[in-house]
Amino acid sequence: ARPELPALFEKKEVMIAMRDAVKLHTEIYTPKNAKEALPIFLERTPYGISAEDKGYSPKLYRYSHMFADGYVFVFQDIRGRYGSEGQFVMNRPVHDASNAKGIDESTDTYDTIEWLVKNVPNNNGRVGTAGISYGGFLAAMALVNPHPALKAASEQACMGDGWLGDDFFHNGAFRLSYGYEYAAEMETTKENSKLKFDRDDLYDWYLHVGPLSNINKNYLHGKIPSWNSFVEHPSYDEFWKEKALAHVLHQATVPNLNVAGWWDQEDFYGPMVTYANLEKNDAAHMNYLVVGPWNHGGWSHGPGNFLGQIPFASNTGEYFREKVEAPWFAYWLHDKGELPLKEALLFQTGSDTWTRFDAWPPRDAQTKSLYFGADGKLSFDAPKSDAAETFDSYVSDPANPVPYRNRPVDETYPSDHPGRWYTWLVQDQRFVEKRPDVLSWKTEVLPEDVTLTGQVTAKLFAATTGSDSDWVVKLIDVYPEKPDTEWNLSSYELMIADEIFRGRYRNSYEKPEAIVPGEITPFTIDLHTADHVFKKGHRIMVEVQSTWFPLYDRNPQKFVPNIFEAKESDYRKATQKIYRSQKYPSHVEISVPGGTAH
Ligand code: PG9
Repeated sequence: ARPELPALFEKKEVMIAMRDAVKLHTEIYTPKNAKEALPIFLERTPYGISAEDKGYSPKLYRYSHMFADGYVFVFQDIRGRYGSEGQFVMNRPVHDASNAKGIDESTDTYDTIEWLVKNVPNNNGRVGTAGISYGGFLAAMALVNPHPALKAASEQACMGDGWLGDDFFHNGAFRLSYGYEYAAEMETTKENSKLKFDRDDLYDWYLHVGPLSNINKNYLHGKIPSWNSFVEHPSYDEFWKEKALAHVLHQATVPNLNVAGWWDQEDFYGPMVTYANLEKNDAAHMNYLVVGPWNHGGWSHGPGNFLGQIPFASNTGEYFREKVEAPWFAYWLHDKGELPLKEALLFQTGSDTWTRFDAWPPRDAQTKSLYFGADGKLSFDAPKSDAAETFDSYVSDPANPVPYRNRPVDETYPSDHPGRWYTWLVQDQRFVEKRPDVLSWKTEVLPEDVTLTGQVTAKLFAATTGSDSDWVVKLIDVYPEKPDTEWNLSSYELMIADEIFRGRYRNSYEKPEAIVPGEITPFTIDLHTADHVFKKGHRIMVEVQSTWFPLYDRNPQKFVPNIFEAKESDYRKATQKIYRSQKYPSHVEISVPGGTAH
């Protein structure tokens, strides 16, 4: 049963003035039975505090596992959203230091904390903050020139870099359905608003849009600032770099718990890269990492014993909240108990166990390569043949792109049902395996477990008849035909790592370059890290394709200066060749535990 909030907390609503006099709408919830001075726990959000439960914010439920420790909970609408004054700027960059009057999310957090420690009765002078996704970005921004009272933060699934690997682009490939739907949702009014679609299958809808230039022409009419910035900044320029956390956050001076989900459909890159970036400079040991078998924010609600069809053998979400998150904050803000982790705590998928590491990725990991072979075979043996024509081939047609999830593709965040967006990364990949424009290579049935622990990188040697191309690589765990348990997962194809790369950026993210048609070209694709056991009796599979629609826009496959301005006639079929010879051995590198390779 949900706790009765009014019985537990006194509510106060205030408008807190920032240094530029803009006032931010803030709700303060003080426990009624507090016996001692309490720390303050702050969450800032662009999505509205949405006080709907007897005037009490349902955001409080997110922290019910921390009620017993005692916190004054504070929720705040950020600048320009819901009840707050000022102007909203998507992932507002840190202001120029030479501007003494500048503001940003860091200064707004600072000013808020300054007000709270002075005005909240009986607080213990310590403040913690956390948030998921946009909230994770805000929690991370709190670490830039932090207020001295800020004693602990947890960025969770932060947007770390909107161009390199989070919500809006991955390696330069534009996240069309997400970018379009999210930007319009956030920037049409001060509150979330929904776009209307005249059909259910958005795969069809986005295909029907045609080239991206039709979006402003026919739908957004230049009124959505984020859409305009996608069009104006298709490559990795200062606009994106300034918004990236790595640009401003070089060292944690406040303890920070980075939290990520292996199947986060929005921001897996952000928390992993933020952890890695802060780790470079962490002599004071302020930087921690937890990764679990979750989708975006999946750790914040529900038991977490499954995702989609995939079971995890224990309640991983509850474990995180009760055994990790609550004690972690209690340690820093209440001086209570012990730290629940030394460095990195990761749920190892496949074996369904929590694993602890003193570094992530593990320092002693070794690299093994899974080579693409003839007849769809994948193996740890390098190819021996050097016949020049050792390749597999497919035709990629922008008029008939590979769907990224099973159709119908419903909205990203439908208003009338939960939607399938949340579990698409764990969807059985058999729905595309037999398409002629998806190549796959599979190992034999594994005679023993293969443990993957750390970095995964694809190295393709590919040629295209076009002058630009996308490359999508997926690393997949193929379940046995007749599993001992989990009968419903018979022959299931579960993605363990995946990524897309827009070929024009192979030499530089800043300056795209055409691909020379027909030339065998190397592409390195970072598939990030994983902690997974491919179990005995399973197979490992790799898939390669050139479209992933409508999550990613279609590459015209003809080099044009700006794909947002491409014409219908620029979109062309291309014949793709993936080489697998001794000289051009396309493969996926996986990390295996040090010592003897498993
Ligand atoms: N993934 C969302 C987001 C974060 C940051 C910027 C844009 C979008 C979110 O869930 O908040």
